[in-house]
Amino acid sequence: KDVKDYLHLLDKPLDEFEAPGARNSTLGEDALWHVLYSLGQDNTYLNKRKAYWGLVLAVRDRMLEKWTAVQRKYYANDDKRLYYLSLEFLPGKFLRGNLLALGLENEAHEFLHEHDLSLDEIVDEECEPGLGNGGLGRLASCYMDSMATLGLPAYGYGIRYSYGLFRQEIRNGHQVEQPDNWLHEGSHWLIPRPHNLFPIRFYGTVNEWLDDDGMLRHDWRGGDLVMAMANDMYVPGYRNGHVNSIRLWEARPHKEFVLSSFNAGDYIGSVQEKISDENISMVLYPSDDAPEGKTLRLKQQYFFVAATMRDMVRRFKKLNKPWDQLPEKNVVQLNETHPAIAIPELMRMLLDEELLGWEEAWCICQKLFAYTNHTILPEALETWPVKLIERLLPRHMQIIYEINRRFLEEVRLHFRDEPELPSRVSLISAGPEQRVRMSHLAIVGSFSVNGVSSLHTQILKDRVFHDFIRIFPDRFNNKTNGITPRRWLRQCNVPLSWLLSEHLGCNWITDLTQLKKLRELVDDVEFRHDWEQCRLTNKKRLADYIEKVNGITVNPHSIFDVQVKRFHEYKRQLLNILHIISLYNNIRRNPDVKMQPCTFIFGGKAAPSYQMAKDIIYLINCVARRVNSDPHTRNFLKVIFLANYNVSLAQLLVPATDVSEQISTAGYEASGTGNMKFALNGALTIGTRDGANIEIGERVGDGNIYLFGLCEKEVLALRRRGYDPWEFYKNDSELREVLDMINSDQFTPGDSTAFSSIFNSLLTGGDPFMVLADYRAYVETHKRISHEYVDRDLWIKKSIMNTAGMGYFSSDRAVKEYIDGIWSLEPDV
Ligand code: GLS
Repeated sequence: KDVKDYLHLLDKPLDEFEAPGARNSTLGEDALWHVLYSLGQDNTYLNKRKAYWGLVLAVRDRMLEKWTAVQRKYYANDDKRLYYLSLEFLPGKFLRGNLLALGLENEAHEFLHEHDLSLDEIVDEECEPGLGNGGLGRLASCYMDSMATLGLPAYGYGIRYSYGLFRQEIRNGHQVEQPDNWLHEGSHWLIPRPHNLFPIRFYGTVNEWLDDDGMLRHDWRGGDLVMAMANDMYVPGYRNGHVNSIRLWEARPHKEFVLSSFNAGDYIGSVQEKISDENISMVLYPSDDAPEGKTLRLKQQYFFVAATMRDMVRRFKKLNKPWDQLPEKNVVQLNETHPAIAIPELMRMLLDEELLGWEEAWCICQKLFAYTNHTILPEALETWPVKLIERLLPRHMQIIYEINRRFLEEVRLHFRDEPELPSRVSLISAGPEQRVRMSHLAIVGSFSVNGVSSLHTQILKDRVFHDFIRIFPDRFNNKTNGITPRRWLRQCNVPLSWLLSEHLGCNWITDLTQLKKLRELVDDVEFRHDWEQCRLTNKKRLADYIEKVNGITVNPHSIFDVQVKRFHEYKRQLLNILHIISLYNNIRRNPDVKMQPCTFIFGGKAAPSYQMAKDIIYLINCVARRVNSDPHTRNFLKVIFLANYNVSLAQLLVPATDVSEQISTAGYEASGTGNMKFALNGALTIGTRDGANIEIGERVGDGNIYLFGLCEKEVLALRRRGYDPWEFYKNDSELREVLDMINSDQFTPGDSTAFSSIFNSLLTGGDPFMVLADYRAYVETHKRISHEYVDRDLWIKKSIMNTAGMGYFSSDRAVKEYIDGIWSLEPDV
């Protein structure tokens, strides 16, 4: 069937707020109007570009109408507002999702059809904003979608990076980074607001003065000023007439030119200053799960946080309420510690600008802020040198010292017999270089601290923040992550959405728990047949893409086994490739082997400075080259590396995946959200007992997930006992063969040292992520998978049971838990 013929069956009907006719022009008429009057182009004929931009502007008009109405309502109802502060957002492409949410898909199809175009072609014109690294940024975008769909008075806040995460190319097997100039054509999804401007100060000095009551006051002045200018991105709720926004700050020079030097003839010098100010919002730091200890990063953090706090206070002041009502009317969620400098910044505003007393100001902060932790990797917990903060933000350092002095005084009072405790929980670490521990600042300055899966929160309580649990026993809580079913099922998997809506009705789109009704259908032969057909359609689409982009033909009936995520040693892409090499060896040894053909697909970026991760990418590509060209194995085994993994590619991969690889060392992956996307679309997970995998297992049922390897407690115990990877090397001949191949020129003819860094890390380096310890269990589990896949009835039943069990992992559920447990907000629809 043609998509446009069945869309009306697929989705929830529009409510009266959305009814067509609320406008007296159609989407197509408006698009044509914009082609002429906004783009200044001939609208008597359309090409893809004109159609795309015209549609964007017509859709945007409709969102703006709703957004302004919603903003008016917030003031009229005196709503409490949520500020979601995140250095990263990864929204993915907008057009399809916005059409879907606003109920305009049909109109768009009709309009494009009249001009001999299709939606599929014109979304290619759209460039995806890569304003995030991975899971953390994508989570922020899923939550913004749910907040709008639940009708919450919520604002996202972040940075409008001129360059998003680098574009990844693979050349001769190596990752090469290219700039991502996503704004080169401009983006009409982003509305600049040149009048929403705030000056942001850096450096300078702090003066003291006495107020009328003889109280010592502080005044931060001098230094450099940079302007923060707002750019708004709109987030429509799913068919509820609600539109929220994400405000992204862009750095602008404080003065266009330094006039004096301009007049003195130093034109270049005056422009230089302008350029260095704009640098603040120039580029996203390309590291995930790791801190970037660079001054510019701290500048970015303060820049966006300072502008956001001013915006919040500006709105609050319109209400004419006393300051103690600030936390009754607002709540600020800190996405990781990246925005934690907001705490001393708000203190500074309240103390130095609004002249409140310390206790009053501190009480407001502690009721306003809530902090989400997303990682426990010790090397990833942010700290900043005291010296750096002192220079860049001198007043903030004074405030941090005072917060710490008061906090430690309390700790000493309540834990008299633990003299070591204060130095462990101090906001400032001792040592040759004193550093501010941003997580400690975030914990002390917030009323809520949450982890992102049950296991992760438990680890926070037991290990990482154990001391704080005793000091603030009620502050810690868990909010297991979720994903939006709109993008991660309805949008990315139209065939399956169609099947679901046909059997369950379309309420699953906003109430994902409805999927549990699928369990009643697993024994229905016809349903299972349709299910398999949907999967095959998606796999064929992916195979076409691979053929087009990588030039490799893959068999859509082979097992599509996919690991896509950032490259990191703890995620263990290495374990995956070691297994593939051993499979390759086995097939070569037994040319007559009867096995289900497998296509192993990888994707993901390595931080440009993370050499080991880049070496692993190179290894995968070298193995792929060898395996794919070997006539003995070609029909059984393919290895594909898809370059430049991003949200759009994820939308293509997720519905086409049979086996989802979630194989981090237990205890290291805070939650994972890719794991949820795959299982929701009917993939079976091979995974460790880590992050949200455990909860996924509980919901889809033991028999429908392949969990293997050491659990978190076993990882700790083995490390305590003394882990020796050489033992595994000696005792497992298959593994030894694989490792020796890596340590030779088998995959890089003529160069036997290409992967010695990897070999050494796994053996002499002590194998910090216990790849060898989990190797055997992983290989055996893969054998089971390969065996069970052949039993199509069994496999499809398991696939259905996965989708059926995933309702819990909707970001709607997660956001509702934040509302009830942390934010105390009222939906406003
Ligand atoms: C991350 C974690 O590594 C992921 O496990 C988690 O799912 C995600 C969202 O909570 O946050 N932390 C991080 O710094 N990057 C991530 O993806």
